[in-house]
Amino acid sequence: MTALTGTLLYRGDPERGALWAQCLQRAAPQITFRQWPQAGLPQDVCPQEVRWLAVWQPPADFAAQFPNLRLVFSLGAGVDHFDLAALPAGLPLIRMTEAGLAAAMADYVTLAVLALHRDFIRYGAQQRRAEWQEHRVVPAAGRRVGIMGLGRLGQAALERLRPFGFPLAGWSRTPRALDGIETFAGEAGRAAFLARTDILVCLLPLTPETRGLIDDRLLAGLPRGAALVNAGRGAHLDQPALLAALDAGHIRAAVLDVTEPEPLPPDHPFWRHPAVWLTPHIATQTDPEAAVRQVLEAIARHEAGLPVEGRVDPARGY
Ligand code: NDP
Ligand code: OXD
Repeated sequence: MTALTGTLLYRGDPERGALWAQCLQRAAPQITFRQWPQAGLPQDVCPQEVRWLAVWQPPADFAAQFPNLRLVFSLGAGVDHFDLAALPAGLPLIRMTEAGLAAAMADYVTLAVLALHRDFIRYGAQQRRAEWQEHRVVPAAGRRVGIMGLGRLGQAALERLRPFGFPLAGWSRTPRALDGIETFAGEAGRAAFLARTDILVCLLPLTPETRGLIDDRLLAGLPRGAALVNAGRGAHLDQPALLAALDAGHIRAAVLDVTEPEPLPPDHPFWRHPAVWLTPHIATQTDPEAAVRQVLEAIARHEAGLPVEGRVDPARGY
């Protein structure tokens, strides 16, 4: 795919790094792959030869450390762990956008929405109390689902939910038109979006505008008895606000894949709350083989002077 030589330095989960190494060796053996250990650089890495960096947690000074960097890759779809203001102008940051990420997120959101729709969290809590108690089945047409974030993941989740018959809506920063889906945008559209949403799903990027967005005001804007799925970032959620809304019965249940911090401390009330389902940031994951394909495609396109898929706009923050 690319005849370019140079070093790709990887800093992330070492087991997944080993898979990256195998995939890259098969697809582009002329690129040298090195894993960055926790402390220091591997002995055989010459900083001048590092052309591509693929990282989850970037060190603060990476641009100075590797003067010949051509592209930086986030190992995830989100880039909130980068200091975007410190990125040198002209050094593109590319996030993961391989198709498998959106497909697995659509699975997760569908599972969470169906579990909330059919009261599985409540029945789970009842089972732990040996309590046999039925609740009214609401038809899908009577359960309005709303997704905050109409990007790759939000749109994939909406598509997957379509056949179930839920009235579907989405909210984004700029207006979007999606066939058969009611769309809302910006501050001006938020209250109406929330007021028509019985199951709210957050698939937003974390930016200064979205940090702490799911607060008491937002939750109060949902109908009584609404439910929440957060698979965006833990810092979207004001945790005390959710606990208060759950305890008041305004929110009946929540499915949380992301928390702040990750993991939560052992005594955090979410762990044992009967109306909360927690998963450890596994809603979706980048597949190493597909990630390496995306990286090689990005390298080839960038070298050819073409636009690169997944390029982050530092001014927008995602
Ligand atoms: P995209 O960049 O494709 O889409 C982001 C969407 O959010 C866009 O529709 C955008 O609006 C909207 N948005 C951004 N800022 C605002 C705002 N201030 N108000 C309203 N809408 C806003 O991102 P992805 O769909 O690929 O990913 C979304 C997020 O999902 C990631 O950033 C990450 O935080 C999270 N994630 C979680 C994972 C997990 O396993 N739990 C895994 C992967 C990602 P517009 O359309 O106008 O640009
Ligand atoms: C993320 C990811 O950004 O896992 O959360 O891709």
